[in-house]
Amino acid sequence: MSERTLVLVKPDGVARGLVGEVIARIERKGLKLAALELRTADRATAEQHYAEHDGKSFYNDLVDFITGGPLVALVVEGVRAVPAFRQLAGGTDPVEKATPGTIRGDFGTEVQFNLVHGSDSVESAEREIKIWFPNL
Ligand code: RTP
Ligand code: MG
Repeated sequence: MSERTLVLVKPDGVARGLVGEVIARIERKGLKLAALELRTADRATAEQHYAEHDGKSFYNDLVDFITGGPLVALVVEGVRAVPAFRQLAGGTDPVEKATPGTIRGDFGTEVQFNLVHGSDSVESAEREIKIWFPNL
């Protein structure tokens, strides 16, 4: 069953020139791009996107970071696209959890700067796609 997921190449990924690398891995996996935009997120968008983390110790730093420079937002489509991209991304902590061969494992340095976001469920994906691409 085809499904959609929301991917972000976060500001650190854009600053490090990894947009092409991330897109290449998505395409090699057999997933398709359904939308793509370079933009700097405003605070309201970032707060909606990360609402589940409101109140946590890292929340303010996370919102500062995600609004701190241009990012690339994508809608990615394909068979089991949600877990497929989570596998490509690797675990949240690029050093202790993400394994080599994943985006975070190959390029990430620390948990705050883990290069990409991928929706964690089909429900999250639909919620997040509405935030980033309301007209899709
Ligand atoms: P994401 O939502 O960005 O795809 O990452 P995730 O599902 O792998 O991890 P999640 O638990 O949703 O955390 C969201 C983002 O918050 C930052 N974080 N920092 N300092 C910390 O302990 C900490 N924990 C999480 C990371 O940037 C993580 O991707
Ligand atoms: Mg998450």
